Order: sequence, then structure tokens, then C-alpha cells
Amino acid sequence: MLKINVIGLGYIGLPTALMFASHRVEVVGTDYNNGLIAELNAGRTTFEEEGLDELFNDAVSKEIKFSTEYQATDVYIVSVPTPYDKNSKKIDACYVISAVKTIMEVCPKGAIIVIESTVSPGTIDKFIRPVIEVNGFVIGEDINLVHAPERIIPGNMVYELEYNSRTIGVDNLKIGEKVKNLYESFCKGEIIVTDIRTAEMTKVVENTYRDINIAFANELAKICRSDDMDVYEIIRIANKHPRVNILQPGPGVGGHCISVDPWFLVGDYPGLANIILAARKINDSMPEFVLERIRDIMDNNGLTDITRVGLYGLTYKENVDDVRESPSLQLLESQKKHLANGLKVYDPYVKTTIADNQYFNLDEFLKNVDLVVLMVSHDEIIENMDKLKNKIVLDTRKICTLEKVYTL
Ligand code: SAJ
Repeated sequence: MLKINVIGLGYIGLPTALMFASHRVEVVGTDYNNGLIAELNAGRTTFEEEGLDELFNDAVSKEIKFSTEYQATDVYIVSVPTPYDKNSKKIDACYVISAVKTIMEVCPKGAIIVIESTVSPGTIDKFIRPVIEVNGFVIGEDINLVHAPERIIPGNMVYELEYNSRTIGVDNLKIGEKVKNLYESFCKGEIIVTDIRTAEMTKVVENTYRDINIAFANELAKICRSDDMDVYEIIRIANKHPRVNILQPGPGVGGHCISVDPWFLVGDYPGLANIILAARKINDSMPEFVLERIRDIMDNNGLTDITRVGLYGLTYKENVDDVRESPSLQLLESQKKHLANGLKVYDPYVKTTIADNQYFNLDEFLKNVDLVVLMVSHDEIIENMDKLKNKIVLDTRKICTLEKVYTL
């Protein structure tokens, strides 16, 4: 059986490493963050995710080690972050490149490097292959390159790792079969082997598809608001059509994937990626639209003090602790752009201070606000809806069961 070194133990790398180990594949998980490795070695997981602790306990009882050092193994799975530059919208592959460089220092001849991190189409040809070749390694002989983009969704990662279909992009079908067999140790979904550029493009296309569909729902919300129609009722009825499936409008699109990946296509294909660009702009405009709704609702209710308005939820979606690109943070940025401040914020999953006027206790937060803006549908607020009875509520997620609630 092949031995694996998973590089980067974040949201994707950790569950992946644990999943292999729990299916009796020998795994070493590597991360350059000493603190993170110390936590894992002390028997603690490093983020909250449904089913992760159980998976962790099962894996550590089998074949897994955690280390800050890269290992000599047959296969490397690279799941390091791929940040993007907010202005140029281009991907920064520096972490992937540095991981590949370090792998070359320790790997045996013929090792397979699987890149799971999302990269923009063409990144492997433009940035990764040259790094390998310049070091005198022959791709296909000394090192085999694979791109197997992940597809799991925060909140349901453990289940989706096991049951989602996967794509494996390779130069050589024999390597494709090897890697496919490896993933089949735990993956029950269909595994499709294709070439690397197709795998890169497919990943970005999947997230772009979702971005465009969310943008459609958000645009409908704006249209309906402008002419006093109920967008939720319209979507509900339209979705009865057998070929219509409109998503839900919301306060914007966050996370490190859907709000980022479509920009790669816009950046690489200017003039061609038109609907994609329009969708990005619509979704990016939603936090500002929520701000406008807040102002209108304040006017309607004779509220003048912004410090009596609170945002419930700072994460990019429900029941996760990930705040990357979250609509709430985008909204707070917008507030700053208008030279304003004062909005209060609270999120049960965010335990450190990341914004001004932040609270760490629901009751304390509610005591200090009159208008509550529901930005994220965490279970906590659904279970405590009664506490909003005497508040003015703007519900951007359509979760509130109380009477007389404002919506988008
Ligand atoms: N959202 C809406 N309305 C909706 C659905 C979502 O406003 O009807 C918002 C969410 O609140 C959130 C954002 O969109 O802010 C994105 O959330 P999400 O749950 O749709 O997706 P992510 O970003 O958590 O994960 C996506 C997934 N991709 C697709 O569904 C095509 C996941 O499978 C990928 O693995 C992940 O991106 C990734 O890493 O690329």
C-alpha cells in the first residue's frame, strides 16, 4: 500500500489525512505551523466541523502521525492555501510552489505529487511545472504531477469526502489509475480521470456555476424590493416548475471559494467572461444593499442611533467558524467606507475579537440593540428566536418565524 504525506492540515488537508488513516492507509500529516501540530499531537482537532472529532479519534487509533517535517513517501497530497490578490484578482501560488520545492528535497524517485488546492486554470503549466523542471527533475519520471481538486463543503465535509464524486487530472493514465485506487480506499463516489487542465477548469467552473445561480436569486431580491413583491414567494412558486431550481437570496457570498474562483475566469478571459463578471458584481453588492435596507428600516421606525443596530453572525455561512470573505465583514468594510461606524456584532462561533463593538454573549448583545440584522442562520438563533420578540428584525436569510419581520 502506498504511503502518503499530506502537506497543509487546514480545512481540507486535515479531514483528508484523517479519512485516509481511518481507512488504514499509512499517513503523515505535515504542517509548518508548530502550534497546530502540537494541538493535533495532544489529541485535539483544530477547527469545528460535524463529525471531525469522531474521525480524528478513529484515525489516531490507526495509522497517522503529525509532524512539521516533510517525509519520504510515495504520494504527497498538497492542500495548502492559494490566496488571491484582491486587486489583480490573480491567484498567488506561492504556498503550493514552496510545498513542491520542499517535497523535491525529500521525495523518492517516481513520487506522485497530488495538488488538491484550488488553482486557476493553467497554474500547473505556468507555475508548477517550471519549478520542478528548473530543479533538474523530469516530470513523468522523477516526479508525477496530479491535480485532484477537493469538492467538500464546510459543515458537511466528512460525509462529502466519502460520498462526493471526484476529479483526478493527470498527464499519464497509469498514474491516474494508481491515484484513483488510493482515493477509492475511502471515496464511494465516482472518480473521473482526466487531464490536468480539464481538472483545473472544472473546479473553477463548478464554483462559478453556483455563484451565478446565487446572483440570480440576489438580483430577483433587488427587483422585487424595488416594486414591492415577495421574492421568497415568487421563488417558491417558480421552483414548482420541473426545470426551475432557483437558490435563495442572501446578504452576499462569502467563503474562500465561490467568491474567489470566478474572478480567475474574469481575469484570464476578459471580454469573454461577461455573465460571470456580472454575477460577481451582483453578489459583491449585496452587503451594501443590506446597509441600505438597515437605513430604510431605521427611518421607518424612527431609529437614529446606529449603535443600537446589531449584526447577528460574522461567519460566511451557518454553523461554521470560517469568516473568510464573509458578507458581515464586507458590510462592516462598507460601513467604514461611508466614514461611519457603530454597528454592533456577535457570532457564537467567533471567540476572538475580529471587529469593533463585538459581543461574545447572545443575551448581552441583544440587550444593547433594538434592530437585529440576521446575517447568518446559525442553529443558535433558530433555537432562540423567542429572544427576538421585542426587537425590530431584518432577516436576510428568511429564517425568522416571528410576525412582522423585515426581509431583503
Ligand atoms: N449562499 C446564498 N444563497 C444560497 C446558497 C449559498 O446566499 O442559496 C451563500 C452562502 O451563505 C455563502 C456562500 O453563498 O456565503 C457560499 O456558500 P456555499 O455553501 O454555497 O459554498 P462553500 O463556499 O461553502 O463551498 C463551495 C462548494 N461548491 C459548490 O457548491 C459548487 C464546495 O463544494 C466546494 O468544495 C467549495 O466551495 C470549495 O472549496 O471550492
